[in-house]
Amino acid sequence: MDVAAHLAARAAEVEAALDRLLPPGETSPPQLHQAMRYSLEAGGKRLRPALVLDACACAGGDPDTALPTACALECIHTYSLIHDDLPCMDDDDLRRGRPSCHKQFDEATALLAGDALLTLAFGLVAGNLGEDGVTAGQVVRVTAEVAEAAGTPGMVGGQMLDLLGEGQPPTAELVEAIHLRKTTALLRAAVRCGAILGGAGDAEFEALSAYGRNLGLAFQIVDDILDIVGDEAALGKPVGSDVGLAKATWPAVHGLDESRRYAHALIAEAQRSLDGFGAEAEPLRALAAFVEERQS
Ligand code: GRG
Repeated sequence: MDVAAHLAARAAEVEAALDRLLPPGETSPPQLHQAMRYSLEAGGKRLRPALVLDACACAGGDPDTALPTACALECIHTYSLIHDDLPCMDDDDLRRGRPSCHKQFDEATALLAGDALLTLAFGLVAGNLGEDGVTAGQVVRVTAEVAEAAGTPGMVGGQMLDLLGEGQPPTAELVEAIHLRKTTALLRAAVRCGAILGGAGDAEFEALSAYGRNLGLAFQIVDDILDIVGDEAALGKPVGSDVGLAKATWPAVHGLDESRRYAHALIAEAQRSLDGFGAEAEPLRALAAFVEERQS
């Protein structure tokens, strides 16, 4: 399967849906809505929404019915990038190849655009009830998944650990805890939400969940590796920022070679979780391979 073409097709679906679901840029106050759209429309791989849609299809559902939730995951991811770039966090001027939100607008607008995207995301998840065949029970389960992954047990808690760990000698336990919460939680939730909306049975749900966990952890380890050996133009953001901030990263604890080996082992494990599925899991298999090989 041509994974680049597949991701591009998923991105086009998601971007069209986001354009429909977001308030128009001229809605009062325009600066806020333009900042939300500026960061969302800056591109990105759209990996989280693709995982929602592909996990839904893998579980036997119609991916179109999961589009609002797919958009919600992208809104949460984009909010985390906007806030992460603020001077009080990682202080990055460049994101997705463009000035970061607070550079293009200002800090207060960036803070509020992030808040608004997070809040909108839960509205989109609730709005998923309007889609063909989606039940209130599924929407409640998806809401709980998203809240846990984005909140203190997941991304926000992981970000706090990450900030507290800056400048400290990193340990294997700390770096794993940060990665599982800061990045893995949302990627795993994307897969689990798609599985729920696709009507996965218990065994399918567990298999997809394991896939999401291993893919998510590998994703962050590869991100750490790219921060050392990646190409700034391809990444659309500066490299070397983790080292500059003395961050707890996988290579800082385990070295580059071991990090590459472990990312490969995690992807192999993620692929094994899909063994019980047939052709319907092809996009997820291709996405797992992509996560290991990506250069951006
Ligand atoms: C501020 C609440 C809060 C959380 C921040 C996820 C996160 C926590 C910060 C993002 C910064 C960062 C570099 C995280 C590491 C991995 C990661 C999520 C990279 C960006 O994701 P991609 O590569 O980005 O999927 P695109 O632009 O392709 O969507």
